[in-house]
Amino acid sequence: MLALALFVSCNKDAGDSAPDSGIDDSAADDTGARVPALGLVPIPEIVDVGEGEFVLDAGASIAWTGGGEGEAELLALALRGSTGWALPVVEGDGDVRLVLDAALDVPLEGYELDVDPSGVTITAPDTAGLYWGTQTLRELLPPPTLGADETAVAPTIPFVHVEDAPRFEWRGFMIDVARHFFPVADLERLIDLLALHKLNRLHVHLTDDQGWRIEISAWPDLTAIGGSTEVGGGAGGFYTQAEWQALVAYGAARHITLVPEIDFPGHSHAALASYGQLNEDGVPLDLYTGEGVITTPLWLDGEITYTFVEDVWTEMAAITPGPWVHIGGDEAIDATPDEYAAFLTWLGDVIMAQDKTPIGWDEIGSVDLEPPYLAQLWWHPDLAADAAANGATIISSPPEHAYLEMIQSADATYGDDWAGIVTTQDAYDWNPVRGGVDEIDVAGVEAALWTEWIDTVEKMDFMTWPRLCAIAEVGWTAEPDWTDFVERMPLHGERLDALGVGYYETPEIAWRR
Ligand code: TNX
Repeated sequence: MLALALFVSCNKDAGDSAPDSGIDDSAADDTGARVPALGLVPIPEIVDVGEGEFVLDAGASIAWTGGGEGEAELLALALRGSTGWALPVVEGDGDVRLVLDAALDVPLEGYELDVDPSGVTITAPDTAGLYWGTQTLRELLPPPTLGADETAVAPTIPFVHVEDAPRFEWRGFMIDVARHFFPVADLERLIDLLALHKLNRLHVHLTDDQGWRIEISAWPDLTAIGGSTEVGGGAGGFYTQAEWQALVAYGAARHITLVPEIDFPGHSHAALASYGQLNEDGVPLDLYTGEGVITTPLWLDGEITYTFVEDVWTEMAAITPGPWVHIGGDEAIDATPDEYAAFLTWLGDVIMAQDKTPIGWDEIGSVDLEPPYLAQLWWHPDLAADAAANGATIISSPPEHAYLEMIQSADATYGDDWAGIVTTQDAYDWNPVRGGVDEIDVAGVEAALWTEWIDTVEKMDFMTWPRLCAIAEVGWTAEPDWTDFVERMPLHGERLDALGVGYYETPEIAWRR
């Protein structure tokens, strides 16, 4: 217990928090200088650092009680490669203990984590909380232990007491696989990285003018033709339904819900290139492989269009266990407001009949859809506010903060700049509650990576990190503090290094490389 005698705290109200943590709060007056040194990203609500550390050894086990076996298995899996140890998962007691305790009074997805001479205890009322607790634990270990390769660095864990819970329930990332296709393995790697940052939604933009990326059995040419290329004329690709379902399961095990987007009624060129009958003149369009944004509309006067869209969403709903689907709705510039409203209202009913909750880009705020639904704020905050007034919940994705295809410096060699240069500080210093919408109406935040310019994992990494670290913290942390974040990021960069992430070495951060 001696080890617990001296703790320093990072939380601003340390004096009146953590009443039963057994921690000597008299030390809370300390500056908490050792908390930034832990480099936790996103920063937990309360971190009290003790004197001393627990060291895992070759005989260590990972235990679960009351639930959390899957979360324990994933933690063991994450550490077996770097330690070379068996790390058996056991029910009951062990060196690392995951305790599911429905009575623990923390918000959804919250957890408590304690490291003391007896080992590590993570307690949470739900398995998501246990899982996020294991991610904090991974960050408390030395960075090389996050990698896949065996390391000689001892797996030490500082004595610490953590209490944590997210600010927002929606902490998302959107990847556009339509402009450039990324195979399943790339998305699994992405999911692992999102999980480390406690992001819990992966929105996959599956269709656009340049490509159709999901198998629809009733309309096989969508992938045979529409999936056969991409921006620049490359080979493209698509996910079979079985691959998609496996990816959904991979995400679900990591507490990340996949949200499929089929973007109608604009951005529909790939579908109209796949089937002549979806066009008024019966002739399929030529495939489009340009980099520029076009917004080819569906043929809204054609009866077959409605059969087609309903077929697509019937199959999609059947392979999407999560509650949400993204229906697009952006940049339908050829439709009149009445045509747009009629289509969206009809589509909303189709989605509701499948027991799913629709999400649309903020343009859907121009239509009085029947709640529940979500509107994703990007370019029309006024329309997002209209949607909120109509009962929608808002996902905040302002391009000047959250569009990661935007360049990060004036000398960037690729990327877009229509929303300006987006630095890591720009990705950090913003409030998702904006545009006249109340906090209660905001589900959370989502960063987006549109991929017109991004055709490799290297470019994906470079554009995504560390700006997504910043946005993850905006979504998780109630009181983000840029100066504090900058202090924590150099150590976090070592974690990204260990994971093989080729992030942009922004001069805003004093990387240790
Ligand atoms: C706007 S954001 C788009 C995308 C482009 C992106 C490029 C949105 C709903 N539409 O179609 O890929 O800009 O920056």
